[in-house]
Amino acid sequence: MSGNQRDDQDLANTPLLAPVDEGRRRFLAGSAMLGAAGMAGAAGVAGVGALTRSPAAQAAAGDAANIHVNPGELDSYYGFWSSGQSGEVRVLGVPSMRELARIPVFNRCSATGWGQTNESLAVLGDSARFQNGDLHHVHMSCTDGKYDGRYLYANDKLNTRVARIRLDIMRCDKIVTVPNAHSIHGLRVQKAPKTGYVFANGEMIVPMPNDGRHLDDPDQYWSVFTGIDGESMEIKWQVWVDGNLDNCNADYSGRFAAATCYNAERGVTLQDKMRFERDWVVVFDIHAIERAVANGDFLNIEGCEVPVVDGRGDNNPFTRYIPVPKNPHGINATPDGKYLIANGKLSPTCTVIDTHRLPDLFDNKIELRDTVVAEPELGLGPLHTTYDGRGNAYTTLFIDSQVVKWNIEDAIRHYAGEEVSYIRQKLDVHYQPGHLNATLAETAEADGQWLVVLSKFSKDRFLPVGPLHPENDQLIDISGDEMKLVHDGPAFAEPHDCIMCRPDQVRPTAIFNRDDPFWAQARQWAEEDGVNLETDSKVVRNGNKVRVYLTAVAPQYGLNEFRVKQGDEVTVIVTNLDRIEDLSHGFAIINYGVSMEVNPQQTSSVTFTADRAGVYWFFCTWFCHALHMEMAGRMLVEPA
Ligand code: K7E
Ligand code: CUA
Ligand code: CA
Repeated sequence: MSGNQRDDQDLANTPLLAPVDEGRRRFLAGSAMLGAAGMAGAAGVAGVGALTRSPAAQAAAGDAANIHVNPGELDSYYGFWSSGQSGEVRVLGVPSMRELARIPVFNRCSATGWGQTNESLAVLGDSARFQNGDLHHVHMSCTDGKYDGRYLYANDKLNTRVARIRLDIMRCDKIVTVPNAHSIHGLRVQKAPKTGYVFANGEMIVPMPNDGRHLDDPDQYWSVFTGIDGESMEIKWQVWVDGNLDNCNADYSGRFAAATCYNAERGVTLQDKMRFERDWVVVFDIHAIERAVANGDFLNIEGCEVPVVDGRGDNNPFTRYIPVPKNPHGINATPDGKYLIANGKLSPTCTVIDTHRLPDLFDNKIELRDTVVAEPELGLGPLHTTYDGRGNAYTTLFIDSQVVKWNIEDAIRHYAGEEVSYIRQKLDVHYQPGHLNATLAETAEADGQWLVVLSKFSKDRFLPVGPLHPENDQLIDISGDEMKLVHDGPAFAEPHDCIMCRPDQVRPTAIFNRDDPFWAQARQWAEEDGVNLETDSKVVRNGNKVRVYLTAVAPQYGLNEFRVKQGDEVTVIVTNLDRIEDLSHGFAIINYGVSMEVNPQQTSSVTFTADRAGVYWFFCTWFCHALHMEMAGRMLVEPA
């Protein structure tokens, strides 16, 4: 495989990256022919080629001091990481790459009780029957193209959902299941004037409605693009599209959103999905969609009230399908708002679309491809692109295991025929990178300090931990002219994406407000039962339904014991009255599988059936006091 490495070197040293080496082209085509298996195979092959420590990694040792955050010091950026099939969001400090918190979303969380507490079940709604999810993209609400610290939004590729996380308490407060779609993959927010919409891409094509009709007739399979109101989390409208939808993004004017499509063929087999030489970027005119919906000019899919506009075909007011090379993947808006850059995946190119030409495109004044102002050749397997705010783009090359830094305006000049080189640097990463993101790069404030590249394979980079390796979230210093790899960050399955923002853009609270809507249900129960959550600890029985109200003040619950009958449906409502920052309690019942967090000034509740008689101790799970071990009591279950 040393031959591969030589190729990498040669490519890196070729100013214009003029025709990609023929052998590599065949290699890429071969992997395309073989499909997913071929892609994985290619990954393995390229990975082996990179097994030896790269000069970049060795050089990095000298730069490690840059990222060292001393004990007691704080990081200069928040990072919000998705976690793929782990279903949660992770909060990291950058540049230390220390994990600060995990926010359970689509997963079941043993520590916090997410998926078990009544508060989380209310958020999960009907989808509580799923105990898992696949969270690919996490993005923050924006105002005027900048992060505003209100919410994070995330998609569930597995169970077709979109979630919202409140950034004040760093907990998920809304989850909606998207109808008519089958799997949500791409997710981005409207950047301006504000979020606004959360855009959600339906990835897989299915019959609409998907109720058993047309099982064997893929001609009847479709996909939809969904606009969700980020404030109410109502599904406002959907656009029925040709092909499928992979990743999406929004422009900075607020009028347009765009999505890549790798399945223009609307195929159902791997081979089908690679039949065309070109798929497309579909651009959505949000204003045209809104007008049609306001005028009642929409249809409904049977059994669903969401307005659907028909965005199929070449001449509709809502969409335009710009042809781009084979099976594109990521699409990223430049921070200056000028371009949308689609990543080629099975083509070694990125396609630069001029957003200022989109109004003319929708007015039919120009042709589809007239919007394309550059198509630079970058290397093999371009997946995602990010920016430094200084005119440079950084693209992951999955197959080459590299990040390529290139200059956008130079690529445009080159496309126009000028002899100018646009590649600035290629840096080996370890290995097979998917997403990458630079600090603030998804906003108008991209500041070009740090770049995180989420590498899918780690191979030899860490102590071995069995057949399932960690991934490798690598930190790259991009503040200078040269990219410098400065940190390897092992990560458990499977961060796809991350964003980074300044600490002043997030304003988390340390102590819950007693008026928080999070436990509205418990507040209502307390009212019904004449109980004051802030002062009372008592048992209220209503037939075989028992509500147990407990206060918690370190190191004691308001009751040392409570008594129920076998077969009762028991709801325990715990209120943490401590007003001290960081003084969390928990509530767990031994051999009942009950466990939940109760943070300062929070009320948490859980409902279960007391199906076994006996003495069951309950205890506090967060170490809250010197007498934390003693913070316990007994649930006495009388035999039926
Ligand atoms: Cu490229 Cu799901 Cu954003 Cu993974 S997606 S890499
Ligand atoms: Cu309360 Cu430990
Ligand atoms: Ca295709």
